[in-house]
Amino acid sequence: MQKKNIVILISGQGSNMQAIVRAAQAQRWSQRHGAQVLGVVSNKAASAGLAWAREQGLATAVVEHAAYPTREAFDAELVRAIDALDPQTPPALVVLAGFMRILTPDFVDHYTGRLVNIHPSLLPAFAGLHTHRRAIEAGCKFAGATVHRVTAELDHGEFLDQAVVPVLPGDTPDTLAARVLTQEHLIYPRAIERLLAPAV
Ligand code: NHR
Ligand code: GAR
Repeated sequence: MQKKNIVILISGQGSNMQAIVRAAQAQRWSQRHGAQVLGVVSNKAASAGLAWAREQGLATAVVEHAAYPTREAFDAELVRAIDALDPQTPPALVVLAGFMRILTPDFVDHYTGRLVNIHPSLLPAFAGLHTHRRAIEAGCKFAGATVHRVTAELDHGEFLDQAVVPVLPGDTPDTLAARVLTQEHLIYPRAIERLLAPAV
């Protein structure tokens, strides 16, 4: 079986990354799918998820977006850092998990068909930022999360899975975000495993 490397991109706490790494271990993706989480790349040196990844013995890299003059220059370095994690084997999947930088068409093209994201809303509603505040302000009774393929157009690729949670009276963006996040941890590893399993 050909080795399938998964690279996860984060910007912050990395709880989705942790859920994916734990699912890979618990469900033996290595034996069952020839897949492993190879490494984690963050655009922020201080992201808590990066420290956790290092403790797990995963390869890590930091590419600080602020150090690059343009999005194109940042993305070119990001591609280099991702592909350098295993120079012999291009990543089978590049997984955005709370990654907060919009990616250029060149980056998306380089990983065509191999890029996925989890977005904290029921797409096509509330693409972009501040999804929980916008859902509460719109009076939504339900909110959720969407796993989707990444295309050059923000939050518009094919949907791979969704989860729904209620919006409860008195919810703040933070209480709603926490409820959505528990569902993200279930659907994201599941959607990734489906992509890894060979089509019968
Ligand atoms: N890139 C492309 N091309 N397509 C998508 O679907 C992407 C993407 C990059 C990230 C995640 C995303 C989300 O799930 C994502 C999807 C950041 C922003 C943003 O406005 C928007 C959407 C998403 C991530 N970022 C600001 C920017 O200027 C910076 C914000 C910050 O640093 O806090 O890049 O919602
Ligand atoms: C998650 O809710 C994810 O959906 C969201 O940020 C959180 C990251 O949490 N992503 C975005 O808002 C992308 N714009 P995590 O770092 O603990 O996985």
